[in-house]
Amino acid sequence: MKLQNALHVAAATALTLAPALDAYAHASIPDKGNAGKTQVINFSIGHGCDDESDTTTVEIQVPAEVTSVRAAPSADFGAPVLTRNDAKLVTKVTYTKTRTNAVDELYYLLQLRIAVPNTPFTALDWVIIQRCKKATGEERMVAWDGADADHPPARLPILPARSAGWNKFTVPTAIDDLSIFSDAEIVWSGDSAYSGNPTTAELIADEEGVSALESIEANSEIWVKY
Ligand SMILES: [Cu+2]
Repeated sequence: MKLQNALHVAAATALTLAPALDAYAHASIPDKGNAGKTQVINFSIGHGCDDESDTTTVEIQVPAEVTSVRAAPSADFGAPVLTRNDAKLVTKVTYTKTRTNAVDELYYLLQLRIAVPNTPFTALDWVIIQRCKKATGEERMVAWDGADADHPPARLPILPARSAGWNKFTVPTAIDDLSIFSDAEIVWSGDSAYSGNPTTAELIADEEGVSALESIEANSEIWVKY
């Protein structure tokens, strides 16, 4: 653990960069889920459907894995409409606004309280259908459904129960996208390490005998410092 500690001290003194603004554009989720917990999840609506249209409707499609949903009324959109299936589970939450802003300059935040599935190290993709209106009355629609790279769904990474400091986990399924650890200081798997902090990542690259951790195999044991 000597090397880990050295890297930790260096990481703690390094400036933590704010995440790129781009990640919060579109319709996205700025949060991470805590496996098996009930939690308020924010849905960030970064802009209208194009540069000139204000958002009028946001339809959040609930992934089948989420079996408990309560929707918070919004100051802008009021109380949403909840659509349920035959099993009475919420499949869709639709927020509709009657007043349309003349220009696209507002930012909207919507909130659902959900039971986060107990599936740590996975991610839940939420399809969001956004409808907008221009000042001229012309309507627009954008589906954030992953049909192409420019329209990703809103992704909620699910983290295991964790504590500040070192955590030891056994990863049940392979992880290809290590951005799930973006709020960790460092992740170790054997002699390989990952950090979302560019300064720590540089230290990892420069350290002899340590390789960059790019993916994690199923059933690996990892050490994560939060
Ligand atoms: Cu965007």
